[in-house]
Amino acid sequence: MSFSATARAHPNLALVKYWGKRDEALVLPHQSSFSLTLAPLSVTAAVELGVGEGADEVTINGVAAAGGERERVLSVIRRVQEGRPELRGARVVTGGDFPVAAGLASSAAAFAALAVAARAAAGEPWDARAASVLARLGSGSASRSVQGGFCAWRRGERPDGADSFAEQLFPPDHWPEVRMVVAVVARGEKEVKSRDGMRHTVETSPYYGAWVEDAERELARAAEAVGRKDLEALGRIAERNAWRMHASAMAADPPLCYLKPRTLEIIQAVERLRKQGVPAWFTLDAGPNPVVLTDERHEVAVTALCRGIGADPVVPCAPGGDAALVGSG
Ligand code: 2P0
Repeated sequence: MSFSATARAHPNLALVKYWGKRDEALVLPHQSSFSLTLAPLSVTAAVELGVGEGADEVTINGVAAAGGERERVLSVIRRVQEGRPELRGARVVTGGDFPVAAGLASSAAAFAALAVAARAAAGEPWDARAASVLARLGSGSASRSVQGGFCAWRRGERPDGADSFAEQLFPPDHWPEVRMVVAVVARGEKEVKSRDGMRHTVETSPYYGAWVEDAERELARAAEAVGRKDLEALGRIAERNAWRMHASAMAADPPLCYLKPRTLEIIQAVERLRKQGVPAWFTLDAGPNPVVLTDERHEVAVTALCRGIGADPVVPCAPGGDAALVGSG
């Protein structure tokens, strides 16, 4: 007998970012963060449990996973297998519809889908908080992809991480006109993975303390801006937060710079567009691909701007919904 389920989740883009862990093993952050879940991009995870001891198989985007990547997936699976000998052995297949490790948080969607599918395969009922904690153990930002709309991942205080999970503050239909336009200027694996980049920043950047200090207040201000649908206030917070995260990384020793020349070209073009009256603000994760916050009315202008600078593809995204099961057996 085996237990299986498949789930799909959207990635999310942080407006107030997570950058640095206080506990590496439990993936506990130094600061809270705040994001928007993005449709239509998604990752699907199929989980089959109880396939037999020693029979673990992990396939990511059609390739058998090995090393740390496989371990991360299996560490999430082991949590739901605890005390359940009938669930031993797992087959996991995940696959997404957007470039992996290119500054788009494919791991967030993958681990959120994995957590939801693994819990369902083990017969656990839907529980957004429990799924968020489980997803977090695979990848911190995945805690924010279990639910749709605008989600806050509270850093928590407990050493066991039980209070470090994301919760939805506003559903996707609170502000359906918001757009985030993803401009891919470089594909392929980024040079320094987020996990390593943030550890290096925590350990060596003299700016790290200042970065952490303002995070909780910044989250409150961002949530307030979303509450009153104030795109300009949110955009200003998102831009300065991205710059501050990157400033803390650039001040590391040796320095860490994720920007490429074309990244800066788009950032500056967005600023010019704004001066012409178009509501548009950039944000940037741990990679070279800027994401432009705007609204439905200006999505076409922002997309054209990014294409004109050579970004390819340019993917306009809207608020996405919760991770969801797409089948179980
Ligand atoms: C974020 N990023 O808040 C920030 C902004 C990247 C820049 O969360 O080590 O893949 O697996 O917890 O979640 C990317 O880091 O890192 C990330 P781990 P994760 O979205």
